[in-house]
Formats: sequence, structure tokens, C-alpha cells
Amino acid sequence: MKYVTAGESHGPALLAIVSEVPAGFALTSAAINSELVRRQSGYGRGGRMAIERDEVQVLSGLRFGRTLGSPLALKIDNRDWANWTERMAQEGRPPRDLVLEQHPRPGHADLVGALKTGAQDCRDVLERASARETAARVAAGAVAKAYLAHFGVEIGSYVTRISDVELPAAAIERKNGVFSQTKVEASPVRCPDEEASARMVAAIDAAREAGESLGGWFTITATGLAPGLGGYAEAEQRLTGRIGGALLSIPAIRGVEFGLGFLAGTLPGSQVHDPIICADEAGAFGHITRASNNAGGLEGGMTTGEPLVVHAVMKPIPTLASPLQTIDLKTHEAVEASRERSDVCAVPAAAVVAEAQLALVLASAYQEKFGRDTLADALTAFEAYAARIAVR
Ligand code: EPS
Repeated sequence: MKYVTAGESHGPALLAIVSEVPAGFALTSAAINSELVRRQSGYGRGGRMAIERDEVQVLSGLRFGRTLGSPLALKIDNRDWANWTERMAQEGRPPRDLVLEQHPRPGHADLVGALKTGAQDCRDVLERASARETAARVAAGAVAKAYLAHFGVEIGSYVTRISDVELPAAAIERKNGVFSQTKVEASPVRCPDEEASARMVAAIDAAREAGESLGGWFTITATGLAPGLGGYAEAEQRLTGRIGGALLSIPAIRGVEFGLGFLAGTLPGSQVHDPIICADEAGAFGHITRASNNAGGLEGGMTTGEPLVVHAVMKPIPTLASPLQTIDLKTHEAVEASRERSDVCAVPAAAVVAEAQLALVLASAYQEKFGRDTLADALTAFEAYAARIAVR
């Protein structure tokens, strides 16, 4: 499954075209919309989320509730467009009173994007660089999730840190790093611990008060995965790189770790690698399993069959109510960076976007292993594979 998005933050709509979609699986706009709602929520979002009510329109690739195997075109209208029709008009001349954005925000794409493209108005860059685009990615990811559900794969996420407030390890009901999503969704910051959630909310309030923005950490998980997805033989098959790349393509994501993550570089091998054991009870793929999951579900660039546990860090959003110094692009005078309405913290939303990216990579990996054309053929191949490895 591949996707491409189009659309400016304050243009008429966002679009996602999802290609290489297998035929014959059930998809509803309700399933896509529920993911869009999850992305819009989370304590710390700004005024824009009060305007938007992201809803998808499926324009192609679906007939009587089933995928046709042709590209899916997904459209999400921007309600805020109504306030931008002149400043963001597709044709005609700019309005006389148009104010050019020439005070680039440190940390955003404004300056480098303007240098790269020759834009005089940073808005030409920032409209597309805005994380509003991630709504279209989440719509595409919802398609991948609907496909993966047929193989018993479930994807979730949770926030483990906002700025200096961390989810205490003791409060974690860790089952290989996977949490009940009910608990997560009940938290305003998508953190499974109530006390930590309250402190995260307070940190966001204090940041808003101070004109600041906050970043954080989150974990994305996938369970029910077949062992052997991805590949060890060619660089581009390795899921470690593919998942890492997909997550790092989300605006503001600055690092990704798998399982034990960077700690793996601080411990001897005997404390890092997961002993291979034969469980008394057979799972869906037989008796062979691991005593621990420090690998985070990946060995040799392939899924092990253990839960996939991936951690990511998001930097604070660059738009600040108390802006940093920048320069005026025309005069080179020192000025304050431009102030846009923005979020104080979007870490809970970024975790939902990361789920979508992970789903898209995993859906492709299932298609590679079990067939691309139709769900029915892929399920037949999947069952034969599960039966083959279960007898070892
Ligand atoms: C976003 C919409 C944007 C921002 C945010 C993400 O809306 P507006 O710019 O109209 O306030 O709230 O954009 C950024 C974080 C960014 O870096 O540009 C959304 O729908 O998620």
C-alpha cells in the first residue's frame, strides 16, 4: 500500500491517494472518521481544532463497502478554508492588503523552504509544511488498519512523556510494552496513568501561560504480527529502516527507538538479546517464542512475532506565542518570529499519526509476503504459512 497526499493547511481540502490497495476488504468512512477524531483530540491543541471536524469523503476505489483494488481517493475538507478564500485563492491576483510572511519561525520549514524554492512569502512554504497534512496520512493509515485487522493485527499507542513529566515505570502495566487502549483513550493526553496524565495537563497549561510549546515521547505498538515480515536479504526490505523512515517523516519527529532502544548500547549482549524458548502452550504461530522482548519485535529487519514496540520523540512545536528572534527576510533586521495560532502540545496527536504510518508499512509487508491483489488470496497464503511454521 502506498500513499501520496496533497493540500495546503488553509486550502479547500486535504487529499490522500492510496494505491496498491488489495481488492475485497470491507472499508467504511466511519472507520476512517474515527481515526480522524483521535488525531484531532488531545489536550494542548490550539484554536484550529475547534474549527475543524475532519471527515472523509471516499471518492474512488470503493464499491458497496468493499475495496475494488483500484486507488482510493480520500478527501477531507478544511472548514477554515472559508476564512482564507482570498489569501489562499488558487487563481487571480493577491489581495491588495495581503501581508507577506517574512519573519520565519526558527524550527519550522519557513526559512529553508523559502531559500530552497525562492518564495518571497513564507506562507507558500508553511501552508504545506504544516502538520495539518497529517490528517490525510491518518485517513490513508485507516485503510491499512482495516486491511491488517483481517490478519489479527492491532495497532495502538500511548504517550510516555510530555516535556519533563514522565509516565512512571512503576505505574506501567507492562505486557511487553502494550497497553489497554481503553485506558489510553480515556486520558486527555493519551497516557495510561491518571496521575501522570494530570501532571502532563498541568505542564501544558503552564506552557500555554508562558507562551511556550512542549514536546514529548510516545510509544507505538502492534500485536498479532506474523513472524518473518520484512526481510534480511536486501537493505530496502528491512522493516527497522522502513518503520524508522516512516515515523521520521512525520513533522517534528526527531528520533525513533525499538524495544530497549538506545539502552541496548549501554548493556552487555547477554542482557540485551531475548532468549529463544519453546512455550508449553502454542500461539497462533506455534510454540517458538522469546523469554523477553528487548528487541521490540524485530530481529534481522523482520518481525519476530512478538509485539512490535517502537518509541519516538517529538520536538516542541516551533510556533511560539512568545516568539524567538529571527530576521526580516527583506531588511535582515532582527525581529520577533511570526506568531501563528498554533498548538501548545501535539504529542498525543502525533502518536495517532505514527500509528497510521506504522499501519501503512505493515500492510505493505503483509502484501509482499502473502500477495498483493486480493484479501482472499492473501488470507489463504497467510493460513498456509501459519500452519507451516506452527509445526516446527
Ligand atoms: C494542524 C493545523 C494547524 C496547526 C498545526 C496542526 O492549524 P493552524 O495553522 O490553522 O492553526 O494547528 O500545525 C502545526 C503544528 C504546524 O507545525 O504547522 C492540524 O490539523 O493538525
